[in-house]
Amino acid sequence: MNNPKVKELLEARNLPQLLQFQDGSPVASAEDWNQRREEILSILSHEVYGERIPDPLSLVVEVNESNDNSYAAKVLEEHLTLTAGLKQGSFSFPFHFFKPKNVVNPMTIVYVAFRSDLPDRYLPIEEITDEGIAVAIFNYDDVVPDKEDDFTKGLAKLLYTDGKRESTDPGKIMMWAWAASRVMDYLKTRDDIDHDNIGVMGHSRLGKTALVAAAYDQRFTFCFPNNSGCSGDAITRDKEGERVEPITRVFPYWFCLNYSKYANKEEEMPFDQHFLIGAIAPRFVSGGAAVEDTWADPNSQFLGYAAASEAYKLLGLKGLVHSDRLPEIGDTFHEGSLGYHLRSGSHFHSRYDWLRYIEFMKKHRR
Ligand code: GTR
Repeated sequence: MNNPKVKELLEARNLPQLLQFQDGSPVASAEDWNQRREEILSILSHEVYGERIPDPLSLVVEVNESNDNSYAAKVLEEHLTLTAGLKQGSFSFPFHFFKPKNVVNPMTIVYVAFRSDLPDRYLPIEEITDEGIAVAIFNYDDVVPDKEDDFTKGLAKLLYTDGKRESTDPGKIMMWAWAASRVMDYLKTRDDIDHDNIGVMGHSRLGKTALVAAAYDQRFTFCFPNNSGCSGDAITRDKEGERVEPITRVFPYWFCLNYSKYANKEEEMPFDQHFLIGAIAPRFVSGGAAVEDTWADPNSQFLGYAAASEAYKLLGLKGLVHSDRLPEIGDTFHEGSLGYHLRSGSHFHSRYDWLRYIEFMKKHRR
């Protein structure tokens, strides 16, 4: 195929049907879609990310430090601690909130961060707030450590009280996503931000996390997975770079135990990643890819959005509006409810990416 059309590229991947129930019957209406979404979430829980962690019974947030003269006195900066009461006990983690002072009811992004640095090389706080966007940040490591520790630390320690992990028990991506929803719980209690336009964002493994958070929590109007790749926004079947075998070998604790059974058997998966993106419909998702990030595979990421578009079309929305070819550097497809951009360079959460996501959010504000 010299210049294959996107439809042909998708057909060649032989994907499971998004708009077909598991019993083979068609998904033909918005009402059907609600049911199908539930079915998809249960497949993804069972096969990939593990069961959703229940909402807490209680939530207490303490402000430890507040400064409304940050960043040249343009920004309100707060450092907080969130304590969630679960049936197994209570769990606390720190988070941070930055809000532009000169904007009434700003849109807000929940950012799942790799580090506690504020700002961070992935997180240009001043530029974000100068764009009129508020940002709530937590370090994923404060929720559960990103390493093989037999689920003995952080939130995992509380959830796995009997020390035994069953095949569909949640992996750590699901735990980080749970924490993003707790920050959302808190944001809903603030009266100085726009509750209808809250997004969730992360890079790479935390881009996967952002997708899971938005798929399971409909309060997120926007999702921005940056360079999320394998087990994120990229179609896995016939993907370049990372696939189920390496990811479940190196990072088994990100997923439920069941996922590894598809190592080198991707054609047997009763899902592909367009299910995860599609589960966010009719809400907005815009992903970023980098041309040198062949481990994530920009073309397969693009096809993830193209394939998920079917759910949006069923609902009378534009999914990904794109050129009928594989993406090129500089492409930004922001017309529909699904977005995608491809930049030059390698795996990184760059300022270029941030500006694309913020443009998308402003364009589609509800
Ligand atoms: C890699 C992993 C990718 C991606 C990346 C990251 O080692 O294979 O799936 O998540 O880490 O999070 O930076």
